[in-house]
Amino acid sequence: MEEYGAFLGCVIPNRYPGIEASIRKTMPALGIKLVDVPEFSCCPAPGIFQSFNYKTWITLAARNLALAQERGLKILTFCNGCFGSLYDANTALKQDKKLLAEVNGLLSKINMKISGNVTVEHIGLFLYNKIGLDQIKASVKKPLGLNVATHSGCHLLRSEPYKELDNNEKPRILDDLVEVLGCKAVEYDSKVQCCGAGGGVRTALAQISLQILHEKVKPLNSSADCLTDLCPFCHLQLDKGQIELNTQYGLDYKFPVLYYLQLLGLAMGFTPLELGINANFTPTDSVLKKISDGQVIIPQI
Ligand code: 9S8
Ligand code: 9S8
Ligand code: COM
Repeated sequence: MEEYGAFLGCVIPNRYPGIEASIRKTMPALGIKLVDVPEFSCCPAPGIFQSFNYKTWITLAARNLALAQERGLKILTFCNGCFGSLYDANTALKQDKKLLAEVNGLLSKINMKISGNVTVEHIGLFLYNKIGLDQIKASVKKPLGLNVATHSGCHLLRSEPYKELDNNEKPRILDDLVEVLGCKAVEYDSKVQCCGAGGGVRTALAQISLQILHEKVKPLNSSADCLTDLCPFCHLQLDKGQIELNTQYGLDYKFPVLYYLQLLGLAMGFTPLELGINANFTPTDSVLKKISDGQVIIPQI
């Protein structure tokens, strides 16, 4: 089995144990052994740390890269933001020897060193480019037959300067990943729009963040059974944010949101409880009912 250092970031372990459950079920089923590195810290979040202080951002990211390098591990991230920080910091350090020396000077205070040669993967791109659609299709025991709206997120669509990831006007990667599970990826007007959480907006400007979310979820209609994402920060906003919109503005949003690996896990035959689907905030009964041919599988705790 190929070994990867699992970089879970902050949101998954603290807010979405269900996403972590889906990672720990689906990755070994695809032949990937995940190694936990308890010393990993926040990546740190690109939209916040990098915007405020570049040196602090790159040094903290370099410490995480160095932890993987010491153990001879490649890093697999499960969040757009974590991938953005670690990939960009790694590339900057590889390209700029002066910066590398400066960061290593700071890391030497804690007896660490970085070479800028760590492989950093994002779960979506990794599934698409390394595992491949054929192997994912082969792991499907139960085609899901759902209509799914995809949300790729900004750090997968607009992540200059170092990488071009997906077509930012017409993203396909997540759509293709959804379709090999026997689902149909449905279009919606706000598909490439930000969820409204990133860059510190959710924390610093809560009302504006909810307004952006409202614009994001308004065009979703009954043509889709659920929404899926590949970023736990987007997930927090799209999932828990709907409940916040309801309580604060008297709205009635209840659109099911599943992290992509939760959909993959269902298609692999894992139960909703094994995939922590009950730990999402939006109700998922309608989705579970549709994939189980009308029988509701209520997760038992
Ligand atoms: S770590 Fe701290 S805040 Fe977060 S989840 Fe993803 S981005 Fe990296
Ligand atoms: S959180 Fe995840 S990637 Fe971002 S900035 Fe705009 S969209 Fe949601
Ligand atoms: C979003 C990360 S995934 S950040 O808020 O832009 O740093």
